[in-house]
Amino acid sequence: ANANQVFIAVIGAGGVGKCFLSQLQSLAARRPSPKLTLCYLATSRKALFNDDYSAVNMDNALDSLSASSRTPPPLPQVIEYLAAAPAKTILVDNTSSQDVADHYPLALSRGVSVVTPNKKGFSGSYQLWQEIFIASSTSGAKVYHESSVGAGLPVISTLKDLVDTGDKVTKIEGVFSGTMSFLFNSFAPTEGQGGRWSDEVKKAKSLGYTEPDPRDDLNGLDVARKLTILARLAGLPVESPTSFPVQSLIPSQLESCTSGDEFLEKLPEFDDQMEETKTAAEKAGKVVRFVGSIDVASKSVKVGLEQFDRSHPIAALKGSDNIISFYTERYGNNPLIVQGAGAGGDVTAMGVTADLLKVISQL
Ligand code: NHO
Repeated sequence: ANANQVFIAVIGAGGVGKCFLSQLQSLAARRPSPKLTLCYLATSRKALFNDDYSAVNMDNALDSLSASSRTPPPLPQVIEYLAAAPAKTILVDNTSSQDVADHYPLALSRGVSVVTPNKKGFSGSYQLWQEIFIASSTSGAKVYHESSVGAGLPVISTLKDLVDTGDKVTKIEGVFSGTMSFLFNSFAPTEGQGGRWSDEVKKAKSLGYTEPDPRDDLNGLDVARKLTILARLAGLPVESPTSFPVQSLIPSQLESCTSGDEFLEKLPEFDDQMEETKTAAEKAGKVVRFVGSIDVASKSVKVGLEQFDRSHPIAALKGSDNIISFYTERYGNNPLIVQGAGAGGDVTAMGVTADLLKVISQL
């Protein structure tokens, strides 16, 4: 195997994938060694790769992909292709696919490292979580998923450092969704009136903050997935993101919508419900925010709406910022706080690119 070269396979070229490809291109230009070679690029419909592992040109990869007539081979075949490459390989999963995530154990066991912002592998069944980390520790292939919580913010690395250095995490709480943060900061600002709920939801989608289907943010599942990941890293064997209380902001009448677009179209009819929630908080002199918390001692995890004083750091967030407070034995009553942009293509891709660098430094 060529020690001075690393092959990179990228699955998914949407909002995050496109930003990642541009960061990879600039990284490859700045770092001559090891040579970073793009050997595979695919979306759900198309694939671009050469059977002899010759490089896919990064400069026009997206154009070449749309011009490609190859369809993606089944994942086990892609993994065999990568495992047989003449240098170390890293699989970058920029999809939100459960199917791709289900194949991490196979990839890792074949020596292919994985970096991803996809939450599915780490927040689905506890069994998949275990299989992923057993495969990684057995084969030595690495797995990093910093952007699965808080986009590029150092949330997972911080929690791992706390745990690995022997601190005891007692509680984690905060705003874990860029979409929810943006929605409530603009719908129920600490000063001024705020916009209509359904308008703000559409804005969040067009800004690239939401999941591909915005209902995955509004039903609380995106936050539940992030809390599942953090709880597991803190040592709680949470079974799944549906095994604790999660409040959904989807009006029950819209639960049956067949597409995200149909949902967005009908949402304005239900603006009154959110308006009531906002007014109730205002009457108490507060604002409403969508938060999550993990209490390690009582093993309780929960996600939903809560009211906060206007001066509370959670109420005072801006834009799509996340805030995550780690309460630990060492930090006592003054938690370690991580805060900043928690959604968007470039900041999410940054976490992926930083993970890629961590893997490269260990190959
Ligand atoms: P897109 O734009 O839908 O792109 C998905 C791509 O994957 C498409 O090219 C599609 O063809 C491809 N694809 C899907 N299934 C495939 C399959 N089976 N095989 C091959 N290709 C397949 O999705 P995004 O927005 O680019 O997101 C990509 C991943 O990043 C998702 O897993 C998402 O959860 C994750 N992610 C995104 C963000 C963000 O800001 N957009 C964040 C974190 C992780 O921190 C961010 C966050 O949590 C956002 C959240 N909505 C929030 O906090 O509000």
